[in-house]
Amino acid sequence: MNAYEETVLQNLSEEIPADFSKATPKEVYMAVSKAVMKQIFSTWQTKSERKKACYFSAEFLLGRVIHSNLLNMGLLEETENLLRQHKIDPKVFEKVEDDALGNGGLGRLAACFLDSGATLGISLNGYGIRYRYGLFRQTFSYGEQKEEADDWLAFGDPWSVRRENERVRVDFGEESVWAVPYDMPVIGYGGKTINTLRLWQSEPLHPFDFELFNEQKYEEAVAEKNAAERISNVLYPNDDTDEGKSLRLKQQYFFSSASLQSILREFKKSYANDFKKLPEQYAIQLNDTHPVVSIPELLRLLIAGENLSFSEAFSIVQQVFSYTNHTIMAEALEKWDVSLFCTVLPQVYPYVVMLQNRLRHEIGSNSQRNPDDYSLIAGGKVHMAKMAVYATHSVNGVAKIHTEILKKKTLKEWYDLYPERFHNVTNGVTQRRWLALCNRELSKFITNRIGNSWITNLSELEKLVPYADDPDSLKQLMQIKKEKKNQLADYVYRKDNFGLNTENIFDVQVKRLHEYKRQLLNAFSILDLYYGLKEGRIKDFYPTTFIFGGKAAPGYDRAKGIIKYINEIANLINYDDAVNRKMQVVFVSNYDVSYAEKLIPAADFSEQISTAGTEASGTSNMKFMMNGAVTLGTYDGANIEIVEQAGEENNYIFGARVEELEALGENYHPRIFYEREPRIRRVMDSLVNGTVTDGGSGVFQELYRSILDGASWHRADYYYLLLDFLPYCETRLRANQDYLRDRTKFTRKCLLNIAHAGVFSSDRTVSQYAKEIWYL
Ligand code: 26Q
Repeated sequence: MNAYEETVLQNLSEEIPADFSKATPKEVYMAVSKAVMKQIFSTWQTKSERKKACYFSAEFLLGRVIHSNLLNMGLLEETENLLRQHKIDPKVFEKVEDDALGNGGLGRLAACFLDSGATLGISLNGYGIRYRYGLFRQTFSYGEQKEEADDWLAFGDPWSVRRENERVRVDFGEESVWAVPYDMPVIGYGGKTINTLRLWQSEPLHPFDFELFNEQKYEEAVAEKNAAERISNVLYPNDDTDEGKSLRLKQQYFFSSASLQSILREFKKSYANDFKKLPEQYAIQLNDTHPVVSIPELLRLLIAGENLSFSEAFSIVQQVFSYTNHTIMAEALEKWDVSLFCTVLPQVYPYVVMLQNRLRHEIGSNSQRNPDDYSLIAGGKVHMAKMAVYATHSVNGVAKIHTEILKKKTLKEWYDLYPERFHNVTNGVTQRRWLALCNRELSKFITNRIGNSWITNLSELEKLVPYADDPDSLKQLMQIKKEKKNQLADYVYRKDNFGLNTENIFDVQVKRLHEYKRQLLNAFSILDLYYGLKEGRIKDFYPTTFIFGGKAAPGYDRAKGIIKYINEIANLINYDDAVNRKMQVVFVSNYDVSYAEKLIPAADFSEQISTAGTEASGTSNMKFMMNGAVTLGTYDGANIEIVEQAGEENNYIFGARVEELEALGENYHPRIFYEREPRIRRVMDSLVNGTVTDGGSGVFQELYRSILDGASWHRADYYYLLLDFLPYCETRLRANQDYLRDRTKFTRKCLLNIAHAGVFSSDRTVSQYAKEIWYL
């Protein structure tokens, strides 16, 4: 037995002296995690001398880290064997809460990047907020979403180290708090590089006021504590916008300022006050606009704190920062009311004004530009995206089409001014979590054929291409998919008490609920299929299980209405004995990283059906591809690059392209589609004619109206559901027929998708950032 195993057993015996098989999941989890922490201790201490990249993000959606840490340390199988020897089920960790300090794609991307950075041996460290409560837990009551607090600390936090002596003070208008760092190791594959994710927790300067307490003012005695703790208390569950809330701005400033102060403190240890060297030592990536307040804050720290001139400080800021945009929709770009900004951050606002003045000056001396097009402060608001473009050296989009839209539309004026700043860096995902860990069966299949170097070099998957014509390989691939369906079915039965028919095709759409992602289009098409099967219009059909998962922001009524609608449709279909051997529909509850790890490997069809031009990239599309699902999707986000790689003939792409939608302009009249096409009318009418019920809330009526009449803030059918409806139904049916008629031929498509997934590794993405943006 080696030292690691001894430590695990030693830790266990401290928790439970006698019979290890009686240990609770939490006890086993603690014992193993602490043993790994001990194992990595000395490697983690060694500080890199090279230039460091810092990833500033309001969200890090890590999911469960125990498996990935064990895998990357090369301890996964060893640990599982050890547990088995002591009659402990190696699956115990599945009972341990996973953390959810993120909403969706943007937060999960940050987590994939950290894994890749450490694996590549780059010094890439994350900086964010240690929310006390992460994204809410979702349950359904009569088909409606209910939210509960996510108490991710219930199982303890063995992976974090509180660094009390590295705390920093953060000042707001009239209040000040401590920012206390909790550091988590980020273990690269092979365990050679261990980076850090530093999450800040807010705490009061004075936890308790005894004088007030003695005066029996109990509330006031803890008022400061409560106010301070509010700042890092909860992750905002919106993943687009909301009216500028002062607490949200406080959160953003809190972690931005704390991270910058800690970076400067570290820098000064080696370079004293030689701040010109800062850009040689640090690159800071701003993950969307959420940390963009870092820009005026670094100016302030350098000018007011270190006596640099504005122009010296500006030059440093511009070299240090770069900005990633994750959203196209202009209305989703963060803006703060000047009055709110000044109230919350009075000491920072003057630096925004200085930036604005510098910009004015620059534009003023350029006769070809209209100063009105370039204003960081306009209409009484501070525009964070504009500030980010102006004061950084790099702006990037997250897929080719997205970057093009940024250049041509969203940030057009800025692209005209600074074309050299714009880059595209298409997203990627880590194959360690999204293949090696979540699909061990497929991993083995791959390794048996091409060796295991794909784990750190995903382009190796190309070598699978010849197996597309090997019947035996295709047969095995089918068996693996079946096995993953069985595993998923067990899981869904345990979590949601619903029985999946694993003989069926699994057609999966999992992602945050959004009108632009068009879960409602999927539901409409399922209902149309149902009528088609019931009435005999559709004859040849391979039985299909339609799976949905995803959370709606608690204040987003339409998104919640769509969940309710899907659940109602599911009831209608699942209880109809005339069709329920041909189709079933389920909306799984509380979709999160762990659920994704079960769902994605079991999918045959990956639903990626956003309106063209709306989904910046998508990343689950890449995870599905890697796991051998074919994409049923639109010409949007990274779908375009997926079919570029794997071939359009191996996927199912449909619907209007961005250019077509643009050309259509004001001439789109969804009512005409509604009136002319009975199938469209029928699914639309299901919202209002009693086919299904919203329980009296009126939300179905609202959805119906929003499509046919629009609303004060948008025109009718803003996301073109009715335009794409028939092409979608047709394509979906064609895909089904392909599966039905020739399984081998279909599986060949799956294999070719896997074989061409190489570029969608976040290893490629992070290497590109390192080279083209961070100059590491
Ligand atoms: C903004 C203001 C106020 C409150 C919340 C927010 C907020 C929070 C989260 C705005 C946006 C987000 C998250 C956005 C997000 O996840 N975007 C996704 O990013 C992925 C990674 O690049 C892309 O693949 C997806 O296409 C994109 O939707």
